[in-house]
Amino acid sequence: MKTKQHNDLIFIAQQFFPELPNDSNIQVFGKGNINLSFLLDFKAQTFLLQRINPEVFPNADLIHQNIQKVYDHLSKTDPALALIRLIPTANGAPAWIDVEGAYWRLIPFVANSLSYPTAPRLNYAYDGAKMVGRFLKALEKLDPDLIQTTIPNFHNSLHRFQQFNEVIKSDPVQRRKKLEKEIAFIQAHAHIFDQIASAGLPLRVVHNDTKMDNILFDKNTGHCLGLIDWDTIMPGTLLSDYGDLVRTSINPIAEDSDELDRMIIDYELLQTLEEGFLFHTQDMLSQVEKDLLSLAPLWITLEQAMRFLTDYLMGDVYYKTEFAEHNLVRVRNQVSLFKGISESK
Ligand code: GN1
Ligand code: MG
Repeated sequence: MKTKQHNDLIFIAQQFFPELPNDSNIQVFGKGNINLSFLLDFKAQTFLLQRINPEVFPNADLIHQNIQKVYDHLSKTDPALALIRLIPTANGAPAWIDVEGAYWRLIPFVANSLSYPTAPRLNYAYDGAKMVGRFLKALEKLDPDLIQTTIPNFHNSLHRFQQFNEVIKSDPVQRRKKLEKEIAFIQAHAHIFDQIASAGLPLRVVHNDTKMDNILFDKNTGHCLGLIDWDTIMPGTLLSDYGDLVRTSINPIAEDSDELDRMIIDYELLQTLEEGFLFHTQDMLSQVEKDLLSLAPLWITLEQAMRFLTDYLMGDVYYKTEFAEHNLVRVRNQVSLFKGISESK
């Protein structure tokens, strides 16, 4: 017998494919921190059915408009990268809204693809970095005014730093006391946030979530296929994409692992990532972007540590957590990563 959850998911998928059989195969997929994803088999193809987290993305309509614009743009500039195609509902809408107000969307799953939480080999790191650059290059001429800001201040670290300091003051779940060390670490390095904010970086359409597991590879050939998870594509700085790429691919352990003694940074990999990234972006970078490129991984790692710590101080309201100290483990992991990357300088 099929479970209630199975039946509910099939009901949702039938809003897109009314002829989908009730006993179709659908299963949980992936490890995203925000949305839920399910793999669906239908007519010899595989699709991804996704529930958009309404707390994080209250403007799902705007996200889908952005995704559509990026899809149309990439279809012209670099069609192989146009991987996220929204399949409309039977009524022609880009998504289906459930009784709780959550948006569900359906996209084709890229056949034979897989992703890695961290770069398993040097050539994957190079190819992944090259792909992030290629993606940004393909979006270079897309006017940022045409793309909506769906999460304001997403990589505005000064704004996040202000929120962080407010949470420290109000300490809503009384966790501050045991976190003095981590809090002090972030405060001591917050000048990086000022440096980025005052640099006058050019505004571009960027991905904003270029963690390694958003880079797809062909599982048979190993070729890098493109970037997925376009929910946070917004106007911003290209440095955050480079920073997040390095943050995730240089970390030899998962971002929520506490095995910090295994976090040995491979400095050769840093060089490889930079070369890969510059392959397509060299000519489009402005002087200030070039000057700050090597600071970007530190910036984004510190910002990520602060984001996890803010969430922990707030009582785990943003990121999915699987155990009580999950966010704290993530904080310590990112702080240790920050230290590791700094030592390369
Ligand atoms: C979230 O959901 P996911 O895994 O794509 C977060 C990113 C963080 C990342 C850390 C909308 O991304 O900004 O860098 O977790 N997405 C949002 O793993 O906040
Ligand atoms: Mg994401």
